[in-house]
Amino acid sequence: MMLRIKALALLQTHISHYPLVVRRVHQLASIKHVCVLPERRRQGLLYPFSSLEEHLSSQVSQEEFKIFHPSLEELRQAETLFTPSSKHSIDYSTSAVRIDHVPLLKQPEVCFMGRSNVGKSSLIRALFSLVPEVDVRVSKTPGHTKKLNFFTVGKAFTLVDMPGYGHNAPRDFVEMVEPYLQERHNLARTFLLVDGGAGLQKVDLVAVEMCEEFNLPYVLVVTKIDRTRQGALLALALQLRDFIKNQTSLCFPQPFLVSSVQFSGIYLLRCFIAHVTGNLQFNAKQS
Ligand SMILES: Nc1nc2c(ncn2[C@@H]2O[C@H](COP(=O)(O)OP(=O)(O)OP(=O)(O)O)[C@@H](O)[C@H]2O)c(=O)[nH]1
Ligand SMILES: [Mg+2]
Repeated sequence: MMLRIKALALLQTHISHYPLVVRRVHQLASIKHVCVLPERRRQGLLYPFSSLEEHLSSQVSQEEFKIFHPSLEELRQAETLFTPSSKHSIDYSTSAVRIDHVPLLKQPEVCFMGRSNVGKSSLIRALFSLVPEVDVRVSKTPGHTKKLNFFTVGKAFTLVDMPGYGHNAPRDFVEMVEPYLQERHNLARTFLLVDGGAGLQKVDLVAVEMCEEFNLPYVLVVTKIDRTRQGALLALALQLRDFIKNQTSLCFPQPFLVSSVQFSGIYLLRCFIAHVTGNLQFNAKQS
């Protein structure tokens, strides 16, 4: 009896210190699994805009949504950057609440910002799905990410998950984020996430203004596209295209579409990140 109590106590200590969570690599984490799927599904996952093309009026040029349109081989090359090896580790690095806590790094950096609950952490988790042991916390509760969380991808680049703005944002959001955006010299690109269901909100315009004012190149990413009807998604893509053309000067002309649940657009976004961090060169068309 005594032995059993001791064993139970030991087991409980073991459980609380070493939770038996073994994260598996998602079945769609790699392009090689996508390539065996039927043509339509494969295209939709690799190039999500292709699913909307058939609804596009003949007056709208599809080319505007294919400014960044790498080949399958280029998508594959980008994937190797997101694949860990003994010489290329991918891991959580550190967190910071103030600019003077932010690590000084030489490699290019990309950051993800957007409203609370828009899906920043989920997107980063999907990008890192070939390394499921990297702990990127997501939550249904808005305001979950409270700090700037840094992840290193070998010596190639760093990726930063930011707290969300809007509902339930940390009180010191502005003090944390503004100086980071203003002073981060190695910041290669800011990814500004917009919820596919809600579209561009007033509070997002403040973030757009911030990027324009601080002279930051940025790109709009539409999240949760698995939840949005195709008609509404197409309308949003066209609205964003016009918004970028008429009201911004530093935003990449093509909005990206992603679903972190179904993995649509994840491979294309990996490739764009590889490109903007100088890890993958293309011909002039992709710049
Ligand atoms: N259906 C669907 N749900 C998503 C997707 N991305 C995120 N979610 C859900 O949206 C909720 C918020 O996701 P997070 O990734 O934590 O959002 P966040 O932007 O990091 O939020 P904060 O850290 O609070 O700013 C979670 O319940 C996710 O499961 C997606 O692509 N599709
Ligand atoms: Mg988060």
